[in-house]
Amino acid sequence: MSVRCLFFGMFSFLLLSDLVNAETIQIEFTENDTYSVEVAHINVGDKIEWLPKNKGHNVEFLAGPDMSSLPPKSKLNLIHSVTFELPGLYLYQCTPHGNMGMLGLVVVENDFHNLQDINEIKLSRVASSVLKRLTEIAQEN
Ligand SMILES: [Cu+2]
Repeated sequence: MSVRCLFFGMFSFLLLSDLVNAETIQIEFTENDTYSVEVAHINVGDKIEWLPKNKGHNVEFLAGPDMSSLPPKSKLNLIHSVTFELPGLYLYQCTPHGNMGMLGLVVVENDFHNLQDINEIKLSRVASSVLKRLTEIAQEN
């Protein structure tokens, strides 16, 4: 076996094992206008699926490690999935209920480097207090 072949084999194995290790986390829209998981701790490469178990909700990203390229916003009542590729914090809301505090936080690789950006997002008073609670929960884990 040539060296190049060996390297290629090892590379493929690493790629494959990464895919195998990637997890999918499911979050539901609850009947109480919340997300069933408000703070999700994940690793780079993991996927989150939002399941429309109750009507009238969606997922809209407000902040992430790369503010110029946030994950796409979902349509109401549709399943949505995002694979997270950058370490850091992602904040999202439900478009119709964001002001009421329907927010979710994703912590990728337990990395809080962009916490300041998250805290500078303009939110309603209720949403601000929810965000404060979520960031406290996130940092406890
Ligand atoms: Cu909602």
